[in-house]
Amino acid sequence: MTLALGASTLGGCAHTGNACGSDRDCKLDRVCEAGSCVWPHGGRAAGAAPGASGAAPGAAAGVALPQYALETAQAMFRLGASHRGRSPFTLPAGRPEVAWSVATGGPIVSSPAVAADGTVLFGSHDGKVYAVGRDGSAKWSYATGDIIFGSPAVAHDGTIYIGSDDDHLYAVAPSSAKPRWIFQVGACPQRIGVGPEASRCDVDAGPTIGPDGVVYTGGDGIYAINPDGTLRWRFATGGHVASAPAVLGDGTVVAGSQDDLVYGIGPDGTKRWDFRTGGDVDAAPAVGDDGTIYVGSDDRKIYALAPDGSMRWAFTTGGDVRASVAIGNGMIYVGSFDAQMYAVRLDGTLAWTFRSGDRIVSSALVDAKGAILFGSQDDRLYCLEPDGHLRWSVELGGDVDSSPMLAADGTIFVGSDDRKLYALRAPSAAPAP
Ligand SMILES: [Ca+2]
Ligand SMILES: [Ca+2]
Ligand SMILES: [Ca+2]
Repeated sequence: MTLALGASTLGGCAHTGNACGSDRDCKLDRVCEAGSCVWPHGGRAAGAAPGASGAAPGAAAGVALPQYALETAQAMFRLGASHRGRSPFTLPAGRPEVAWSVATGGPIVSSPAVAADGTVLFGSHDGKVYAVGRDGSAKWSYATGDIIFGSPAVAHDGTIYIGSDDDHLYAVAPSSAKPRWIFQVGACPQRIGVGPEASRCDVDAGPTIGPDGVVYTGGDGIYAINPDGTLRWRFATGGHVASAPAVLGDGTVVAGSQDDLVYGIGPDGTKRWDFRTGGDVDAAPAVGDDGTIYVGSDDRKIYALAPDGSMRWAFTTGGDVRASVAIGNGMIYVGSFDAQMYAVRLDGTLAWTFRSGDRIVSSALVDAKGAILFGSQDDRLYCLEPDGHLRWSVELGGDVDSSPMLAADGTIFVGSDDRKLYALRAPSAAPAP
């Protein structure tokens, strides 16, 4: 299953979208243009051969940041295989300013990862994964064959895992920006472009790095891939797996699918249980300290499941729940397409809501003191106090569907549909020398 991506996989850009009245009618981040759902302009690597470019090392001094509290890796989506979105660092007390931004060729839905040496990694709809220094200086980029929705994960040895809509998972060496291996997910006859067949094997799910270094992702099923790029197991699902699997303490892999099910898969790749929701499960599951699994669905609900897959409770919001739950402070936090951020107690009762101006796709981050950070399609990045009151918000140039990341020095990294990756910092907080 490990193979090099040939130029033959680079197809044209067929915009075969569904009819729509507004962006809201379009799945994923396709936009409504002239009555059809299409990918945003520039969101395609058509004609560009996959490969590294701009590999000049960053001029910035490589000042090390303390590593995230991850047992299994340097960095990944939701800060660990449990997906709690809980940061050991502290959000700025005052409204931060844009310290720098990096322009790419497409919207940035991917959530940034900060490696142990401070390198910021993220994907763009231009098909590239970017590495920039903590001062915003370009380090390198690597072009895959289609849009990137997923977020980079960084293994202990620095290997960067990133998935692409070209149906491949890439393991990129940080020093050379060249792939150590490329793994093809599924055998979809049409790999590139839009439409159900082209999207079925998209690698948008995470990836997640498990305690033993095994890499978990999704496509036309749930995949466990060994660190050397060989297949460990594949579990076939009835629909596309669009979000990052979570890993329980006992090694059970939990993932949602567009077949409306949440799956619990044993470490050997066999099914332990499934749980049926009323819609696509495009949100990545999160696992609490006691093993409770929290996951949203397009049926507007947030589910709390016991480790055996039985339902503890369900909480109904006013819209699709595509964001992942953050867990901290004895509470879970999750945004909905009804524009609201929900704080729900671990017993399933509502603590508070905060209303933004548009749909929330971005998964929230909880800081060391219980403050909450998330983006909204009203183009703003919000920071809330633990009691749900607004601390500050910052307006960016487009939808903020990317889940923000927080560095040790309080710098916030987040992407936007305006094609930029932003670094925001409190005015008083000078970067470390
Ligand atoms: Ca594809
Ligand atoms: Ca479905
Ligand atoms: Ca917007």
